[in-house]
Amino acid sequence: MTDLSTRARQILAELGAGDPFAEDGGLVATSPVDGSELGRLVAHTPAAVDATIGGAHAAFEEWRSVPAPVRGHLVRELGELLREHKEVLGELVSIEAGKIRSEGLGEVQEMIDICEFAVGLSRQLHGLTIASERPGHRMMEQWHPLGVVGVISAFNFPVAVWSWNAALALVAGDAVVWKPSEKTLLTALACQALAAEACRRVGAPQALSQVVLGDREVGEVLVDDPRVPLVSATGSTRMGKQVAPRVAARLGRCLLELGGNNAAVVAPSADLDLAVRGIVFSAVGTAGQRCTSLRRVIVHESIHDELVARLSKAYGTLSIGSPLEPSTLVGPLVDTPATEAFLGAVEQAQADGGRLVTGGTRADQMSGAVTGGQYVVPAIVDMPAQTDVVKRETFAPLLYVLTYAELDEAIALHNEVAQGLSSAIFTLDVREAETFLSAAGSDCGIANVNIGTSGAEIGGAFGGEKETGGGRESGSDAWKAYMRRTTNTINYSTELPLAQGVEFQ
Ligand code: UN1
Repeated sequence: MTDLSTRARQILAELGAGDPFAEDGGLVATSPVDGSELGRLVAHTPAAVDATIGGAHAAFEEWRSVPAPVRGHLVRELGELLREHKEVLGELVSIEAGKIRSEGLGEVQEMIDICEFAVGLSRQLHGLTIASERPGHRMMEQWHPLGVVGVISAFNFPVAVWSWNAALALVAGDAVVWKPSEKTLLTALACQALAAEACRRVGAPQALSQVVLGDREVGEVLVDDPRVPLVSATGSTRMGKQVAPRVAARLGRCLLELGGNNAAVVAPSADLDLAVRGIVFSAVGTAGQRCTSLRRVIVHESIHDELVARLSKAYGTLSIGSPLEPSTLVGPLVDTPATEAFLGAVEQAQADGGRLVTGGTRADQMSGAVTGGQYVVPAIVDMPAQTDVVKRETFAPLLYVLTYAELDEAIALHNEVAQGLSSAIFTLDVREAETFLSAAGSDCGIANVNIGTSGAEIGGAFGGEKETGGGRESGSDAWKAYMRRTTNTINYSTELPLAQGVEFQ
């Protein structure tokens, strides 16, 4: 057993997940740090998933009648447990997803933040009171719990995405059945152990929060089951295009958070110090494996050379290596196909006339790579045009640079891709900033000024348009997706007037 495997087991035990491993299990938990096996687990059978959904549905029927502020106690408890165990859960995220320590901890902080948000929300799930056109009548709306929420999550935010969904769903009065990525099974079991403990502490039904492990087949049971009124799926656009029609076929609801191809416009007035820092964090942080990662820079031609030179210099100082080393900024890619996609895209971009400015290769041991892990040198490619490869999302630290002369042209290039998640403009010119944020500006769900595309706070609604899927998670009024609205008309008069002046007697 490797040190990482031993450490992962210790953490699971500490978080109350016991020893979930089975020698002959068909699912293999692996660490991107060195490609080593952490342990084997048994997948759920479709019948077991079906039974899990049944249990969750029964728990929902109980939970929906618990007052929302009391439901908040459960999420408050979950937040407390996360706060208590932030350090080790963050470490497990680093071991299993390959994030640097600071980002592993940041991800757990994001969970704590959404729990706090959801606890406050548990007293604010309000509907409107609406003026009725009829005398002696009142109209109002109520938000009621929806049912079992199926959560499908990706490897890159193995714990936070679940928490965005679970924290809101639980205060909304729903139950959650979670199918995590096959690449991040252990972090899911750790979260599940904490959720189960939170349920125990407040006396909530244990089946409110559950995890099912397995491949696509397991996900499909969730997707097809009419007892799951909402499927919240985070991952590739390809996955979303498979999930959405199946859920639609049974007239269920989907909340999709899919691929991004996020860009930053850098205008002539930009504070370049700020722009360089914002760009480097967004493009290279999490080794380019965030759905919000910056993939395209659209820079004004007058400052192109200076920006590229400064970015190239900053890239030259990046420390690549084990995400568990405190000095590392760039950890590994998740697996071999990710490296192949990175190298393939770098090659294609050059074949399209791009000039490789820096990086674009596997990292060798000299640069800190750990044997067995997929470490690459973050790349910048100067592109003559927005070719097909630029329009694709490559989940790796690969940044394309394009130039523009007029802002209209920059916005057109910006919006020309199929995805619509996050965007940014670096400018000190208020006209440019407001144009970018306007209806005729960025077509993304997230549009920022003078900060990068990644690293959103939980207080805002998170998600995007077009092939990003249209869903919104996390803050603002995203909670509404987890509830059903009823419109109520109450007659407190002795008459029965009909709306629209209809006479019927
Ligand atoms: C994701 O990559 O799926 O805005 C989510 C961010 C994070 C969430 C990313 N708060 O980068």
